[in-house]
Amino acid sequence: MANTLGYGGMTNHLGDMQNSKVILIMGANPAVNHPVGMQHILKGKENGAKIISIDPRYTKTSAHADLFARIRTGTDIAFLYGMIRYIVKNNLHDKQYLDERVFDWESIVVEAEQYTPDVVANVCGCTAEKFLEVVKLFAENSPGCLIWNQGWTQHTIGTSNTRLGPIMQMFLGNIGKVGGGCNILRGHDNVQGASDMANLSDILPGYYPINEGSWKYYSGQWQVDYEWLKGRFKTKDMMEKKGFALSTWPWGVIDDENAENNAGTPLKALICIGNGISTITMTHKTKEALDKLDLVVFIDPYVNDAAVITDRTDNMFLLPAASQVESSGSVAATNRSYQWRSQVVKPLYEAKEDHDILFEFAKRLGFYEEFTRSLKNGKPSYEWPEDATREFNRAVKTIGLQGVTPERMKRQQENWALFDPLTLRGSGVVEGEYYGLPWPCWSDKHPGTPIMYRTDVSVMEGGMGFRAGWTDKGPDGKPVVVAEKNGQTLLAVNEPIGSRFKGGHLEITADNIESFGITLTAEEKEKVKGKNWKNDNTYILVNKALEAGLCPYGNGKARARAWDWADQLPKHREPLHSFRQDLVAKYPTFEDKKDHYRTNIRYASEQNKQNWVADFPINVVTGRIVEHMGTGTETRASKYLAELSGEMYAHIHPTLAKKYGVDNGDMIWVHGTGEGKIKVKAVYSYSVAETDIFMPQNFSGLWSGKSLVDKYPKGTAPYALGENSNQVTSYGYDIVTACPETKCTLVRIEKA
Ligand SMILES: Nc1nc2c(c(=O)[nH]1)N[C@H]1C(S)=C(S)[C@@H](COP(=O)(O)OP(=O)(O)OC[C@H]3O[C@@H](n4cnc5c(=O)[nH]c(N)nc54)[C@H](O)[C@@H]3O)O[C@H]1N2
Ligand SMILES: Nc1nc2c(c(=O)[nH]1)N[C@H]1C(S)=C(S)[C@@H](COP(=O)(O)OP(=O)(O)OC[C@H]3O[C@@H](n4cnc5c(=O)[nH]c(N)nc54)[C@H](O)[C@@H]3O)O[C@H]1N2
Ligand SMILES: [Mo]
Repeated sequence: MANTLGYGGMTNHLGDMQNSKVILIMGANPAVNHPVGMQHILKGKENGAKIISIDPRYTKTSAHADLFARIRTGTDIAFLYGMIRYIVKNNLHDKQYLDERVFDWESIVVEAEQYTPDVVANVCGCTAEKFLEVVKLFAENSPGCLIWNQGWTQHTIGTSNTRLGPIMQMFLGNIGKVGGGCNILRGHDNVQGASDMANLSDILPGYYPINEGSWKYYSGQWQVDYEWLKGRFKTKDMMEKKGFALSTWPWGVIDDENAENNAGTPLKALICIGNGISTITMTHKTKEALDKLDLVVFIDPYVNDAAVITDRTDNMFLLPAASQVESSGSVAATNRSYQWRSQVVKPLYEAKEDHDILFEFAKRLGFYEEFTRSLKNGKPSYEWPEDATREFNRAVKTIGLQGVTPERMKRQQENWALFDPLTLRGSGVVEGEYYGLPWPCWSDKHPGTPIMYRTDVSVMEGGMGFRAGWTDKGPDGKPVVVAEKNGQTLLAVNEPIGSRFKGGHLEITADNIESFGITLTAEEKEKVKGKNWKNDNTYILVNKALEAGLCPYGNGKARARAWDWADQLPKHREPLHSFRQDLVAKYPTFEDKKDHYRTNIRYASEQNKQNWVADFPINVVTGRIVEHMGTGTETRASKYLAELSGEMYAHIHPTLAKKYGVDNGDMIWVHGTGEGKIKVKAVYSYSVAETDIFMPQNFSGLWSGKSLVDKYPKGTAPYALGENSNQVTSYGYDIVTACPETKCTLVRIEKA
C-alpha cells in the first residue's frame, strides 16, 4: 500500500520483546499472522510479561493474553487518548522525556481531556472498567512494547492511529528503550525492502521526496542525464507528482474526472508484478477497470486472481515469474534488518526472475543501457545481484544503507549461529555487528541499529535521537528546514552518550559541521562544498559526524503536532460507513479530497450520502487465516493447505444469526454498500461481537455465487476457491496514504 510516512518498520526487534514487561497488541493477530514472531511474545510471557490484546474479535492471540478488551473497529484513537489522559492524571507520564524529546506534547494532553473513561466506553463499545484495567496494566509496568498492524492502518484515519500509538508510548518514555518501542509487524517477505527501495508512487528509493533536488541526486546516482530522465515524463510537474496508489488506480481508468489529475488522460495499460489486486477494496470496480484497459500484463508465478476476474479476452498477458527460491539477493525483514538469500534452483521451465523480465522490458523500450549503467558503475559488465546491492549502498544515505554490503550480508549468512537472538549481537568473526545490520547502518564499520532512538548507547553502537529537519513553508511558499516552531525548539536536549557536542542539532551539512567542534581540512571543505550528509558522495560529512559521536541526520524532537497534516493532532473521526450514525455529527470525517494519488476521493459526501447503518446494519471485520496468504493464490494451490482450509466463510455470533433465521452452516448472501454481493457459509462463532461478522480476506475464484474455475487456463485452478471478501468491502481511503478502509465496512445479510 502506498505509504508516505516513510521510515517505517519496527523501532525494536522480535527478540527484544522478550525483554518487555508488558506487551500491548492492538489491531494485530500475530498468533495467526506472525507465528514465528509470536514465539518471542510467548517467551516474553514466560519471562513475566503481561500480554494485552485489544481487538474487535477474540482472536488466537487474545487467547494467549492476560487481558482482552473488545472494541468497535475504527475507534483506537479514542482508546489511546483515554489512556494518555489517565496516564497524565495519575502522574504516570515521563515528563522529563517529553520535555527533552517531544515537541508540543502539551497539546496532546489538552486534546485527551475529552476522552474520559465514559467517553471511551461509549465510542469504543467496551466498558469503562475494562478500559481502566488495560491502561493500568500497561502504564504501571515498564518497559512496555506496543504492537500493531493492519487493524490500525486500513482506515480513513489509519495514519492518525499510527501517530498516536507512538505518542502514547512517548508519554511513558517507552521509545528508545530495550523492551519498549513500537513493533509494527509487517506483511510480506521483504515488504520492508520494497518500501525502502520505493516500490511506491510518492517517493524515490530511501524515502527521498519526489522533488527536483532528489531527482537530480538520483540522476547522478544512476549516472544518467537529468534532462534525459525528465524527458521520460510528459512534463516536469508530472515528474514531481505522486502517482496512482495500488488502491486508487481503478478510479483512474473508470472515472473520467480523474483524467485531469493524470496529465489529461485516463490510465490505459497495467503491469501487475507480485501483487494480487483482487485484494483491493471493491473488487467489482477493479474488474470494471481491468475490462476497460487497453493492455493488461501480469508477472506472476501463478495465474493471478485478477486475470480470472476480468471478462477481457485479448491484450492480456501472463509472464511467468520465478519464485523466491529461484532467485537471490538481499531481503529486508520487519525489523529493518537485511539478509542475503541464495538461489536454491534455477528458474524452472520458461520462468524468469523478476529483474530479468524488467530488463527485457527495458531493452524493448530502448533504455536498457541507461537502466543498467550504475550497476556497471564504470565496469564493462555488472554482477547480479551484488551490484544492485552496491548501488543502494551508494545511493540510499537517508536511512543508512551504506554499511549493508553484500560481503557483510554473506558473511552473516554463513554465521547465523554466532548471533544472540535477544540482543542481535554477533561474536567471533561477526563481532561488532548486529544481526541483519538493521538500518541505519551508517558505514561499513557501523554495526547497525537493532533498537532505534536510544541515547544510552553511542552512535557507533546504534545510538541516535529522533530525526531532525522538519520543514515549514518559507517566504516563497517552498518548504524550508526549521529548528523551531511557535517559539519552541525542535531540537532535542541531549545527545547520545559519547558525543563530543552537547545539545540537539540539525542534520549535518558542509555549512554547519564546524559549529559542532569538527574541523575539516581545506581539501575536505572543497570536496563537500554545498553538500549535506544525504547527498555527499564522498561520505566525509557522515564519517566526520560519526567520529564525533553525532548522528548524521541530526538530533531533534519527535512531533506530537504535525502542522502540515490534515489533522495536526490525531483526531477520532467516525468511519465513512459508521456503525454509530449517532456519533457522526460529533466526530465527522474529512472534507472530500481532490487529486489524492491522482484520484478525487469522497469523504464527507460519502459519509453523509445516507444513513448507511439503517440499510446495512452489520459491521464487518476482515482479516487473515493462518492456512492462507494474501489472495491465497499460492496457498490455495497447495493440496495440503486447501485440505486444512478449503472454504470461504463468515463468522457470525449465534445471537445475530438467530435474528436472520440463520443456522450454523447455512449459506448467506452478504450485500456491500457498493454494488458487490457474495454468498458464503455462516459459521457460528463467539469470537465476533453480536454486531459484527468476520470474513477472511484470503479467498477468490467464486464471483457472486458463480464459479470462475472455467476461466483458469487448463490445469492452473487452485484447489480451494471461495468468494472474495473485497467484493463487499466499502469505499474509503486513508487521508494520507490512501490505504483502503477495509476494516470498517457495513453490510446487510440474508439467508440464501
Ligand atoms: N497466515 C497468514 N499470515 C499473514 C498473512 C496472511 O494472509 N496469512 N498476511 C501477511 C500480511 S500481508 C500482513 S499485512 C499481516 C497482517 O497481520 P495482521 O494485522 O495481524 O492481520 P489481520 O488479520 O488483517 O488484522 C489483525 C487484527 O486486527 C483486528 N482489527 C480489525 N479492525 C480493527 C480495529 O479497528 N482496531 C483494532 N484494535 N483491531 C482491529 C482484526 O480483528 C484482526 O484480529 O499478516 C501477514 N501474515
Ligand atoms: N478486506 C481486506 N482486504 C485486504 C486486507 C485485509 O486485511 N482485508 N489486507 C491487505 C493487505 S495488508 C495486503 S498486503 C493485501 C494482500 O496482498 P496481495 O499482494 O494482493 O496478495 P498476495 O497473495 O500476497 O499477492 C501476491 C501475488 O504475487 C505473486 N507472487 C508470489 N511470489 C512472486 C514473485 O517472486 N514474483 C512475482 N512477480 N510474483 C510473485 C503471487 O502468486 C500472487 O499472485 O491484501 C490487502 N487487502
Ligand atoms: Mo500486508
